[in-house]
Amino acid sequence: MKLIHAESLPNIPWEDLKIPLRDSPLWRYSGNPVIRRDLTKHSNSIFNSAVVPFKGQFAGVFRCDDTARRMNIHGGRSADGYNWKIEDEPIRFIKSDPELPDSDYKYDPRVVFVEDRYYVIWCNGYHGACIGMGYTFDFEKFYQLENPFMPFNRNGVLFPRKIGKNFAILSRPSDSGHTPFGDIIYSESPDLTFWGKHRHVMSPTEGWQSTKIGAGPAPIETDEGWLLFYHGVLFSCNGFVYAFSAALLDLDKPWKVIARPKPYLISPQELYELAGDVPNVTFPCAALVDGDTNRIAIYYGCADTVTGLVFGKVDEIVDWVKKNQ
Ligand code: BMA
Repeated sequence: MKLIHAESLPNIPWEDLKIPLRDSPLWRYSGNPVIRRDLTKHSNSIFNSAVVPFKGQFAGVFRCDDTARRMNIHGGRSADGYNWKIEDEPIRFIKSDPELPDSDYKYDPRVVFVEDRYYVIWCNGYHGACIGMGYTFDFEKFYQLENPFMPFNRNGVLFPRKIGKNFAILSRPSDSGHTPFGDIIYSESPDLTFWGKHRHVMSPTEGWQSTKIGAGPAPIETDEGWLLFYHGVLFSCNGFVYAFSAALLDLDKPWKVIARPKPYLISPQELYELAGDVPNVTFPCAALVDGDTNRIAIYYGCADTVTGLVFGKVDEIVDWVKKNQ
């Protein structure tokens, strides 16, 4: 397996494997949770957040629910990917068009570098949950674009390059509540305003991914296909349980699934994943990759309260995905 378009990231947060997980090529950071719930002045919780390499260091957009339990997204910086300075105030987007509607709330951001800028995609409150989008060049000024989709839709994840001539996104159409269903859908746009060419990618199946599924970090390009980490939800007598795994999608037609495993890679098993504001949630939103060594560090929300880190090697994960279908 070879990574495509992956840059060197020698300073990727990293810890060598000490205690392997049973049945998974990933391992948890021994210092988890890497981001505590109270890192900003008013945060009740910081989770489901996005991190990217930025100018030799790291930058990110973080879901911070405040102590009034309002959901919003905040900018942050880190020299090493572990120690974060997250802004106390939410991002104030500059509207690309004054007619753009306000957001009632923002949550679950992703950040994806495409061509010349960092795009931010989030779940946007506009007559219910829909997808919001914006961009930044410097993590200081942020510009808001049109909402790609009408309500109800959650969980938008942009591809890191155009597919053919178009931008491409994965999303999960939903309902106005906590949505007991959900497929991953692919769409394209020539201009990030008008979206079409909608294609079904994957539906829920069995076990940990039997209720709904949704894309996690931006897909990672390899010569074997797009490596897509995604969350899957199981409905138990105690409510939803969020685990995650990874699939391989066709490089030119990403709505075609090449391989999809039956087991999860990570499920809620540690205390900080099992207990929190929403128990039993592991929800990946960002992945850093070192193109030289195949090392990967995945940031994931834990129990809707704190943020965790897991590590792995992209080639080992791709092998695992193919072997565990
Ligand atoms: C989803 C979103 C996520 C959250 C998950 C589990 O609907 O709200 O942010 O992690 O539920 O509570």
